[in-house]
Amino acid sequence: MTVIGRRQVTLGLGCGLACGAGALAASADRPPKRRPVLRPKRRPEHWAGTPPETLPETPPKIRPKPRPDPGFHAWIAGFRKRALAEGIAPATFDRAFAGAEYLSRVTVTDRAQTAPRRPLDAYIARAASPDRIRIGAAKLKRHRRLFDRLEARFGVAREVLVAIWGMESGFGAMTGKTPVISALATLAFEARRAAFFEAELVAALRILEAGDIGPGALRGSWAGAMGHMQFMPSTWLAHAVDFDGDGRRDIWSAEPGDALASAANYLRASGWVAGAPWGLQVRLPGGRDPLVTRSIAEWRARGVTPARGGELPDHGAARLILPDGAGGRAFLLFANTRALRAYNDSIKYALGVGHLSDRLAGGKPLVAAEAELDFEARQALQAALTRAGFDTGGADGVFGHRSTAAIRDWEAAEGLPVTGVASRAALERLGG
Ligand SMILES: [Ca+2]
Repeated sequence: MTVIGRRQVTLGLGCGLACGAGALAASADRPPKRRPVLRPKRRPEHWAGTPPETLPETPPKIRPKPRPDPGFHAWIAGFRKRALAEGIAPATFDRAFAGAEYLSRVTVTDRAQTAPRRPLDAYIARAASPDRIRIGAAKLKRHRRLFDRLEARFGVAREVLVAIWGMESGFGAMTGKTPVISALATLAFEARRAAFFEAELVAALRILEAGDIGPGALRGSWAGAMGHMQFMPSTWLAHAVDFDGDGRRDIWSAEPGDALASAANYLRASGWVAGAPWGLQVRLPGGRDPLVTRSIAEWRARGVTPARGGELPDHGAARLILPDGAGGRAFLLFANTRALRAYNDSIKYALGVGHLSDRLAGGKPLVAAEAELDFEARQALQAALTRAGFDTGGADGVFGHRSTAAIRDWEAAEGLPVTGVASRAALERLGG
């Protein structure tokens, strides 16, 4: 799902009659800074990491069953006044809201976002799953000439665009069929993040006023993200591009050209540096100094090397992170990771997209940190836990919620400190 900065939200709400796509687009040309984001913090788990062919079109077990809410239509009447004050034409508003309804499944999905986070290891394994790498490679081949033109115009590597495409919508297989006006109105009415969703709703009305798409076709995911690259309406206003020249910025089309170009345009506006990587996995001599930014010369002087050997490439100052904690894997992040985080402000997402793009470019899997179990050892641990009566739901080598819960339960039963960590010690104690 695409994100937008608070600054853009403010513009979208505050600039009144004179405001439009041009004014929003101009804001994107300012120097890129850290972009605070107001998007829903995480996407539904079933999107971000599952191979697209296994994905349902709508969130599982949630049927689109509108539930009349007595307050909803009163809220629409109040919002109509605010939208018209923002410069939305009455006819646009009334046409957009003609079939609008309260979508209870949207609020169910929104509330489900408080589910526990998936560990980085499992997240990356799913982000760069073999299926996703295979399908991504096929997309690169199929759209080769389109990507030639996109790279020439925007300077964003094709593998990065394809990685985001895979993460966001399963390469267009899962763009979402929820009516965007109803979804955003429901979320604005629900009031958990009312200001954010109301601003997006106004932006969606501006899209309809721009005439690139009609209200019936304005569809997206449950939280209003639309098309192959899951743009929020305000992002569309700021960055959407008519790349195929048919006069419409059509990110909803089955043809992905406009959507991919719009994402490339967004990344470029977010400070993407052509020809530079997002970052790389590194090996630390001492495993210290996390969360600092230094020049590559300084990192080299401290003995930091690429995890797979060689010398650190120099793409400017780089920030060191240890997302798994001390003793876990280490990464140096270049400026382009900041652009990825403008898209979705999650370090896991940036690492997932970055690593998937590396794999699509022929790169190797991540190297396990010394303290970690490798793939076969994780499978052995899962098998051992299951034999001991702590069901991990299979032995796929991926430690998601279920396997982590199995470790915790086993640790508790053994009277050990409860960590949920897939450790060598756990494997040895279980006799795996
Ligand atoms: Ca077009």
